[in-house]
Amino acid sequence: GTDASSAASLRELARAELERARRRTAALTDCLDEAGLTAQHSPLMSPLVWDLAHVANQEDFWLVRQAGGRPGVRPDIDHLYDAFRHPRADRPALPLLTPGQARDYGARVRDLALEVLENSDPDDPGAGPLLRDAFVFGMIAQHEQQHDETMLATHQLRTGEPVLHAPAPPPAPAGAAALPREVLVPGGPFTMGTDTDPWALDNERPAHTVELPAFWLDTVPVTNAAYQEFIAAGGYRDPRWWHPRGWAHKEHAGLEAPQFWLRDSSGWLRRRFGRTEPLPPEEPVLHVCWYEADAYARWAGRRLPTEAEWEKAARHDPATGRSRRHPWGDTPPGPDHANLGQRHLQPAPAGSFPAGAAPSGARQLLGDVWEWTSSDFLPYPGFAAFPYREYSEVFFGSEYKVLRGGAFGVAPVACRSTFRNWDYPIRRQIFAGFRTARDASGTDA
Ligand code: AVJ
Ligand code: FE
Repeated sequence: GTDASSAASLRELARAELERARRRTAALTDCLDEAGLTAQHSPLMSPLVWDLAHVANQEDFWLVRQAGGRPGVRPDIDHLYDAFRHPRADRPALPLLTPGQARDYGARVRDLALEVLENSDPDDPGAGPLLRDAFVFGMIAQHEQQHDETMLATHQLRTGEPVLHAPAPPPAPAGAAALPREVLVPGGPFTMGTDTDPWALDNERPAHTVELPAFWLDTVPVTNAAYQEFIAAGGYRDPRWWHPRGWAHKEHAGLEAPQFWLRDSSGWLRRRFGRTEPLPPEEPVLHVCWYEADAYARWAGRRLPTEAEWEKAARHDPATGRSRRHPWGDTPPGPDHANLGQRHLQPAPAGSFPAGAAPSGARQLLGDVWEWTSSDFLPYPGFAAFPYREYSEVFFGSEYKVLRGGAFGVAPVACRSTFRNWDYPIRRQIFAGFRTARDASGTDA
């Protein structure tokens, strides 16, 4: 139910977001030569040329064939780019398209996809749920941006000279150091998930009421300086702080610090997209797994927030009882709200973006670093897979932990306070940090 002008503007938005995603894909792949695109930089990741053709193939399937009812450009290669057919480690051995062929494929698919978009009516109720509100176009723009973030993680894992460049984020604003350590989120019901956000993905639906007791949440994500204290206090040597499976994993993998940290005589350094630099103390910690986040929280006498707590802190407006799209309200993210869209190649200092604060006063809930929550990735009551089971449904269960908020490399089109990400609790190559929480007792609530 949108009016004609908003239907036309959703079509325009879809075109702009598809084009924005493709410019980013090009920027992440045009900077490497053939060898850099076909190499496997880590067994955890695909060769970049696989992602390049995979985004085109998904667009071929969903926009050209499913939405457009057309024959498709290369249905014959669907199997090569089916993530469930071939694990990442096996992909370099496949007869993949070359970088040049993959770029051409993407361009041919895109021309047809934009024709389908121009001929579609996002407002026609008879058009079906894929085309309504230009959903499937928004879904494919988000899909390409998600793979762009995956490609950014591949860039972080690759060794060699830096090829990505971006200005540093602004320094923390005045007063950032004096922010209260934690904010109180009042108890009571709130609306979790959404029925109305046109491009929300299946796992964000449906909207449902969740009742929570009051809790305290860190005002900002845990910083490198705070995390160093945990290391210096022997946190990695004390099993009391660790989940039993986390301790076993830490011992087996030899973890002693976040991924990409190095120590020399002057202290901690970190490698970031090919540069080695002193660890910035006020930056949110990055590249920790769920087990490290969980251990830090226990050492600090606290715990990770549940997914529902995180979403309430990031959406609920106690003044109106409404859930917002973003912590600051319903307006789209701008540069003063959050560090998103790969404008920078690192998180901004803790306490940045006062204009992006939630009603509770918590900052940086969106952008900067993905935030691990304590929760398993599970469906909301009334969940229905749409449009394909392999986006979310096949991952539901206790194997995956939920991350919220989105990092500096997440595009605004794939970021909102309802958005859900998930990964294995041992994964560290993703751009993940965390903040901690504690129950509020009856007296302080
Ligand atoms: C939502 C980030 C876990 O990359 O595995 C991309 C997104 N799904 N193609 C992933 C996704 C299909 C997904 N995550
Ligand atoms: Fe994909």
